[in-house]
Amino acid sequence: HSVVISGTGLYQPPHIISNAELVAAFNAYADLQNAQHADEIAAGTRAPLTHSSVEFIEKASGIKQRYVIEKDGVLDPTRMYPRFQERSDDQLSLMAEIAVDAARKAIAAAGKQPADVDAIFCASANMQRPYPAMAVEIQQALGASGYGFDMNVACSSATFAIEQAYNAVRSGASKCVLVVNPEITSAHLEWKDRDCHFIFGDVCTALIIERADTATSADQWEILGTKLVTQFSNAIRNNFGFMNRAEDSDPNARDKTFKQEGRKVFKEVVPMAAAHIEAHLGTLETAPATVRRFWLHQANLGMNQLIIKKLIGESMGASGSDVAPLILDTYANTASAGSIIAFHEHRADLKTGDLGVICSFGAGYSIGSVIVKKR
Ligand code: CO8
Repeated sequence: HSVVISGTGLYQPPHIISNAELVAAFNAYADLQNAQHADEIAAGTRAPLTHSSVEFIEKASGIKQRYVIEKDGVLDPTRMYPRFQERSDDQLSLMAEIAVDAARKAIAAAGKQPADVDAIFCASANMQRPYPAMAVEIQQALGASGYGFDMNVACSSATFAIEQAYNAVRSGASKCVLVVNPEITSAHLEWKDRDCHFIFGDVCTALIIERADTATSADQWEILGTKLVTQFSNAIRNNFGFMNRAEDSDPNARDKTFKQEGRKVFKEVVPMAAAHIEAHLGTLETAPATVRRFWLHQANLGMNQLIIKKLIGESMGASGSDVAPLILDTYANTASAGSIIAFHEHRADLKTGDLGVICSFGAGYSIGSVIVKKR
């Protein structure tokens, strides 16, 4: 069967944190810590925390603000992480709630009913709990049929799920798949570390992937192919997990939230991603220059500039370009959802026959590309 993406949806959290607010909170936290540990700092046994800066953040990353589900806890210098109300087992969980919001929008955009969905892949860099699977809770809340499961490939979760959906529909096993990417990055970002406190934001994206012969939406994107690759790296890592208790490790240790060697990631992933896209296009006997739009993973402005330079020789400005739009400035890095937000917001102007590439890259390392053609 021919397979299409026939609708997308976006949940946008209610709160914005500007770089200025973020830096003010971090600097207040650093001052508090330094005052609290003044004796050790004076004795030379502890290094003082240094301030963050808006200029550094914008120059190093291209990020100007981020959306978050809860803001006060993140900006409280005595806390520095979001404050969520624990919910009882019979309430819809927070992650399912934002997933259902984005999913309903994607289903409506595709002109479908929730009952038409016969498989749900909830793909995200972190799940709220191990079980029951988020996807099964989402399935019930929507009133969808079939089955659902969760999958995690960090920043490449969405593209990897698109390949699973593409194959499920192509084989005839499923008719209409919901891929949904609830990214509550604020809960696993280390807001107390100036090296990374600016990087992430919360969001949820959703896509409907179905057989072309059942699609009725006016906006259809035929999937021409998908290509996934992984290569192990410790450069981006989070050691939080169910073994922590048994290992008697400190739940607040630095390695139990997101950490990375940003420079190393930048240097290693850029050539991998560019070569991956070029090779994937090559399997369809297509060159990067014929691609009308690249919806790239949104982690860092400089990374996307270099990838586009390598692919088509274009020097892309700080606000992205027509061929590779940027959403990083307003949403920050939203893990797996970034390239899908770009696809959601920047495709209306393409014409029948135009080619596009959705591409993610991140922890793992993992890279996933999806080549689509406007129908
Ligand atoms: N303010 C001021 N100065 C700072 C700050 C700050 N906030 N932070 C660092 N500095 C200083 C450093 O200490 C350093 O000082 P010195 O030169 O004296 O040592 C100097 O600024 C330069 O620091 P860096 O070398 O770290 O700066 P870079 O130019 O490399 O920029 C970036 C840092 C922005 C992190 C950059 O390296 C980058 O974006 N790299 C790519 C990273 C990337 O894309 N990672 C992908 C991760 S996402 C992913 O895969 C998903 C994971 C799962 C989701 C997790 C959700 C929480």
